[in-house]
Amino acid sequence: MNTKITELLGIKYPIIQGGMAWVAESTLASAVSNAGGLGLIAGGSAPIDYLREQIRKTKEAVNGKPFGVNVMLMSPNAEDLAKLVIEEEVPVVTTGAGNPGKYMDAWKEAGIKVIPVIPSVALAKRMERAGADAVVAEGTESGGHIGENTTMCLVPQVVDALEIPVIAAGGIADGRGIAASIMLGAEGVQVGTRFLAADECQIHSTYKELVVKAKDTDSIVTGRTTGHPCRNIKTKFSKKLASGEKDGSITPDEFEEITLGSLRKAVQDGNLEEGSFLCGAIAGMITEIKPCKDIIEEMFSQAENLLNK
Ligand code: TUI
Repeated sequence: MNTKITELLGIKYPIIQGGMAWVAESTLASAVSNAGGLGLIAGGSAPIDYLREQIRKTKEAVNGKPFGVNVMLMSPNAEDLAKLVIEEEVPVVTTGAGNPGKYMDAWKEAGIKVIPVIPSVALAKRMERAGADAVVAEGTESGGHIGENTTMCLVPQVVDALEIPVIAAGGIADGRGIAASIMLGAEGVQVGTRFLAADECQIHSTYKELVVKAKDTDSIVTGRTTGHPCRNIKTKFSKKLASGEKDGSITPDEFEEITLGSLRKAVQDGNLEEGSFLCGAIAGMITEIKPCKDIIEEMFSQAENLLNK
């Protein structure tokens, strides 16, 4: 499937793996890139030396194929990571949770393709003016830090507002989601949750089990009182946080305190008592753990069949 995104990035399939904090490391990123998509390493808030090693490992594993790094702009390491991607000649950068405007000129000068993730038309327009090569329009169905608008509503509005290509994200886990995104005017998709249940994804087995066992109603948003809403899998912990926020028994400061380190506890320890298992609302559709190559090839074979009808 050739689109403006396969052309822009030099990849076989117009699919970007989500830059999931604590999850997206070199094994997953290189598997996605080697399967013909664009694999991403998540900056998250990891130490810079660790990220340098992750970038070098990925570069070696993909043997010249493109890959990228996601810079989480709320993270304290964002400034250092913004420099590191230039030093390490990373071909593609995506950004999340903020406005990457202040880094844009330096990245463009270094020849980096820049793709900000945005939750609104206003931000999309600002990113285009700042020199972005494409944007990811991310609906509220996504896992992790989210905006308010749905993928179905956001994507066509961003497509209408911009000249640069738009990549759809949020709620896409099979070929139907890809075909629908193309119908909405997107030139590609970003997929996170489906790759949580990939063989190459290095998260704790408890996390993968939660994804595979999730039903359609097993997704919950926490953090609304802090201004940073986050979609998780329903667990006792996430339900307790959400109800505490609702009845006021957990203040925003207490919320920040309770959830400090909770992503790491989910990903590395599979800790159901204190971990935040970030995950999109589409998890209910995911029932099988398999290699990235099979996931991507099946998704695109189904999408092409649908689009050719
Ligand atoms: O960034 C994400 N998803 C994430 S980041 C993350 S780690 C985290 N840790 C603690 C609290 C919250 C998150 C987990 N998931 N997706 C991309 C995304 N970007 N969604 C929404 C936005 C966004 C929000 C505001 C982008 C720009 C923006 O701009 C505000 C401004 O500065 O004008």
